Amino acid sequence: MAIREILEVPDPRLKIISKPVERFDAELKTLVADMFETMYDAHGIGLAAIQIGVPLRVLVIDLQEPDPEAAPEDCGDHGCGHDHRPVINNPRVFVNPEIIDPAAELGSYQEGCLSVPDIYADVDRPKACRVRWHDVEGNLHEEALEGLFAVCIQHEMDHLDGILFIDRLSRLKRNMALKKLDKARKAA
Ligand code: GNR
Ligand code: NI
Repeated sequence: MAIREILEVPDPRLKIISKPVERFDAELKTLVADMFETMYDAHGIGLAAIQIGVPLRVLVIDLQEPDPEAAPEDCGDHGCGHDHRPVINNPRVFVNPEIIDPAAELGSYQEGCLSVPDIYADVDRPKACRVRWHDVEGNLHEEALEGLFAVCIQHEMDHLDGILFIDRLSRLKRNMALKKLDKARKAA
């Protein structure tokens, strides 16, 4: 397993349309393991293969939501403002995913992207959808998704078609986001 470098805007590879996986082999399993390791290391909740430069239709998602049953952990800094509840890990892999019936109703969510570091903006997307995908063994699955899971899978599926969340903003807001990123990079 290995942590791989995450591509950032304006890397032209982020615009590639990824190709379907044809072989469900050991190489695919290594790619998925590396994607999880890279995603957790970067504190992300999802990752598309193209974000590590591999143009295949593969996504990993782990929403890492706080466990509602668990007591908050004491970090030694009361009032630090963070939620220290242990998270529930739910690692999911989607190979050759397809969205089948997106809901007509849209929802807005403040999105971020590991390929557009430290930029956040509200994006409107269908609130729910059905997804059909293959697992790493090649078995077909179908499931209805809603909430953050639906937001995340649609964000990840966009990466497979070379689309970033900032591409879904108005030109004014996208330019503002890119300027802010440029400024942050120059300051660093
Ligand atoms: O870590 C991530 N958080 C996130 C927050 C709101 C909507 C989408 C995401 S996905 C993002 C990781 C990433 O860039 N995946 O492509
Ligand atoms: Ni992203």
